[in-house]
Amino acid sequence: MGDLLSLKQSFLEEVSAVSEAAELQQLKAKYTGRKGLVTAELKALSAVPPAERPSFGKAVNELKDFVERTIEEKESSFKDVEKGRRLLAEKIDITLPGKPDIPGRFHPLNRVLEEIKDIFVSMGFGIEEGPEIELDYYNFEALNIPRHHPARDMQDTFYVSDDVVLRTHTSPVQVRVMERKQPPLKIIAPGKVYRCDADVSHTPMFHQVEGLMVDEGVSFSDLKGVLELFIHSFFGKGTPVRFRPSYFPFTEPSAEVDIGCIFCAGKGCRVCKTTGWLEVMGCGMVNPKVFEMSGYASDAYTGFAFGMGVERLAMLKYSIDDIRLFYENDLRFLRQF
Ligand code: 2NM
Repeated sequence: MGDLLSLKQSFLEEVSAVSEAAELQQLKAKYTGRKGLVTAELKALSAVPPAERPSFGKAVNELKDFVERTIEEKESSFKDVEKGRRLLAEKIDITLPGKPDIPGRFHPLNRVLEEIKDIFVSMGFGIEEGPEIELDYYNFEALNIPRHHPARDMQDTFYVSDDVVLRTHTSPVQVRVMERKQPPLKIIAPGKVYRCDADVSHTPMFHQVEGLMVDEGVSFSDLKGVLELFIHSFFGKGTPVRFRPSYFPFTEPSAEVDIGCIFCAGKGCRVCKTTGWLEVMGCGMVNPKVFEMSGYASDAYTGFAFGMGVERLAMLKYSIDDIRLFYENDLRFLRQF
């Protein structure tokens, strides 16, 4: 019995000196493991005189329970300390100001492009797209612009190879649609186009929206009605509009569309070069040769077509004097829209 008392004493001394979980495991093995000190006492029970066995056995078992309970308690207090340390390390200061979530926004060109598309969709036009790398045939030949035609010099073309170009307008989209579908047709073709040109009002890539309407009996009056409605939706109801004779190989007759200068109200200024008018798009009645080449019966159908530059319209609408601002991605510029 004296042995058990001193065993308990030495256990208490050792356990109070333990400072980490690993040592606790060693201590557990030392006292109650298979070759442990308390276990040895249990094994020695048979050597105890029979009269003392029950009380000695009880005392050994109590010591074993005590050792195990004490170690468990100490273990769980280590775990609590560790948890407290972790919570402290993970603590966040909820009084710090939050990081603001700055919402994104549409690029001004995409806003204008969407607005243009919405206006034509509301008039019943469908939207068509096509390749930006285009065959010379669709970009020029099928539009009545043969090789060595002076109109090719008007549009400084990026050539990919002898018969492949970066499209210089979106008209080839419309030629492709005419090959696929018979009239009636009422479509717009928005998208990127490429011309080898660069200054305050030209970038090598820019955006166009072209339109095409074909049916029996489509007239120049229909063309004027559609484009006037578009201009009044886009620039405002009272905007003056005029059609000025012009030339395109793919339309006959052709016209430029001008609006009364929105900067000087038509009085004449630097922007309109004192004319009081600003050119906003080109248009005309589709040349019968273009119909013939895409397989339309030119004696049965007439149609009008038009084309506009999205950058130019956006510059006029928002008084932007340098086209390159659209592509510099300066947030001070972009956040104004
Ligand atoms: C313009 C001006 C005039 C045009 C013509 C065609 C097609 F494919 F029908 F022949 N698409 N777009 C056209 C006509 C484009 O842009 C200034």
